[in-house]
Amino acid sequence: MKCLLIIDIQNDFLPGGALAVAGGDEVVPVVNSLMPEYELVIATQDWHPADHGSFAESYDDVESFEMGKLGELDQCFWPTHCVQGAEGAEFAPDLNTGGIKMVVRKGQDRGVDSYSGFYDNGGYHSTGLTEILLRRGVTEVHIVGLALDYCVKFTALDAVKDGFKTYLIPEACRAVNVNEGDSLKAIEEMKEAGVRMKEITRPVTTTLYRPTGVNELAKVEASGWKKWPARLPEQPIFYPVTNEQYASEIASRWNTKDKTNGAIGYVTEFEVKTEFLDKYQVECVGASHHTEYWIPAEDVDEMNKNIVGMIRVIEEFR
Ligand code: VGL
Ligand code: ZN
Repeated sequence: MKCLLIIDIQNDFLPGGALAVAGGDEVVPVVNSLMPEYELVIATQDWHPADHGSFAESYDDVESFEMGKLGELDQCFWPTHCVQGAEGAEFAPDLNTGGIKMVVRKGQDRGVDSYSGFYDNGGYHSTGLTEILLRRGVTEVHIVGLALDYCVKFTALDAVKDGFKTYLIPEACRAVNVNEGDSLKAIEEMKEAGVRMKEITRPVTTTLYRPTGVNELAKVEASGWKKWPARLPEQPIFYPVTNEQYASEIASRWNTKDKTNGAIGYVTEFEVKTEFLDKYQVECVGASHHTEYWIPAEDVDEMNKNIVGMIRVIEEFR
């Protein structure tokens, strides 16, 4: 059984955060899209007391990103980040936390830093993660998150040491790169230790479905099957759905009963650039396949510009 391990996708590691990782926000939609493929999803949270020994601010004469010692270990001193209970320690607002089964917190001990989700930097204490994984029958961990050259790397190295088949998904990670080339070095180091790299290819476009009636379909046709019409004042949101089954249910149950709209239910299919949809999240509004995007009316024009190919009718209910 395989587990997705999401490392430290917290506000302070996003652009604008206290210890910002360039492009850190870009991994969020990628990670969200990976979650449904795993039976178990665990996230780590860097969770420091306000006077943690890894913070430059905890000393009078230490600058951020300077090297020194914490206890007997080499330490890079960091800007104050991920303080317990502070907003910077919260998960990224768009991360699908509903899909996370368990959160492992680390870095609470002020005397030692803790990059890995498994053990602190001295190997003095375990977070209990190994036992949790073993008890659940996990044999394989797939690691994503921030930062590739610190917490992601050390988590991956410990995962290998503790006997898990370990994959890193580089497309769903970003590095701090305190020194140029750190991310490449980290990847080499992980590979050497036995971490496998897993390429994922995100589709360039995502297929969406929309149940519709005669009137709206006429407007789509008038656009050359290229555009959805602007919303009416009483329709603030456009709701494309993510699977044909849900669209068919709506078209057959509802559109066929709408006598003012021809009493015909059509199911349409169209492709939208995945990059455009990354700004939104999939909303589940009932059963597990009742999933849809909520596109605000003012964004429909922009969505239309991101439609690739034509809008097609694939089913018809009378
Ligand atoms: C991290 C530096 C300090 C990380 C955490 O999540 O990679 N880096 N604390
Ligand atoms: Zn930290």
